[in-house]
Amino acid sequence: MARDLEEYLRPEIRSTPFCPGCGHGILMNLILRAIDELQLSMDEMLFVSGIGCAAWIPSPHFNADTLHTLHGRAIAFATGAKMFNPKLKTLVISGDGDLVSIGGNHLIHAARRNIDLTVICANNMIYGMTGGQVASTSPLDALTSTTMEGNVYRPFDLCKLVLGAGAPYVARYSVTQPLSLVKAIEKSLSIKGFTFIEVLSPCPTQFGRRNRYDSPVDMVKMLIESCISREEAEQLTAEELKDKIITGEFSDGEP
Ligand SMILES: Cc1ncc(C[n+]2csc(CCOP(=O)(O)OP(=O)(O)O)c2C)c(N)n1
Ligand SMILES: [Mg+2]
Repeated sequence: MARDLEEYLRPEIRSTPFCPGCGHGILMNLILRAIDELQLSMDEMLFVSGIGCAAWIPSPHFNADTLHTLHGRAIAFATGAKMFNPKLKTLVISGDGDLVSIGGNHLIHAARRNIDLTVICANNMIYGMTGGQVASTSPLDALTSTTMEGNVYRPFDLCKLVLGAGAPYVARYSVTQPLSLVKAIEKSLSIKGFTFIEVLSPCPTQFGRRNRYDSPVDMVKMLIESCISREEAEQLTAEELKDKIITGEFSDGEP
């Protein structure tokens, strides 16, 4: 990083709340790297989050204006803040439960209205902070604290959902693809309009231990093996794609 980390983080915060093996800390680092690459000033940025482990990524750690809001309402707060001060580069960073389960309606309408926000969704496929309940992103058959015999519902494809709602820039990467992810965050911050990045983030504590991943390393290995590019996906049959996660850019920023 070109600038000192101290410039980005509040000096009084000495640790993060994330469990061992959680991907949210990696995402936090990669967001700061993208900001550093673009030489953006933290004084010109606003970070908005809802409630959940992922909501702790910007707040209270980032040495900038942060709004830690209500569960599911981060995008609504961010829209209001953006209206009040359109010059602020406004980033929403929150979890899958927050942004897509309880907050799903705000997400699709902000995409439809092309509000000038960057939304980064840390998708750990579960409600992490509250004890591992099933989310609208949990895979079919996933074992969670509320689906002890397996999740019977299909998960949302977040990128397709937001793309369908009209977002001009949509991408998906895993924290195990740090270089591509930093580039995508940089791109999303450079585009005027609604930009959305889904970030796969391992949750060994609530998801992994219930779903045959004995250690945090096993969850990382699963992500490395499952994540394939769009080009690779085109070569595979529907059966071969069953356990794969397609990553890349799904729309390139043109409204
Ligand atoms: C209105 C309301 N409903 C429910 C909750 C409880 N709650 C807090 S965080 C959360 C889930 C967070 O999941 P996610 O956004 O995926 O974040 P993670 O902890 O997995 O990173 C829930 C259900 C709440 N705080 N407010
Ligand atoms: Mg979650």
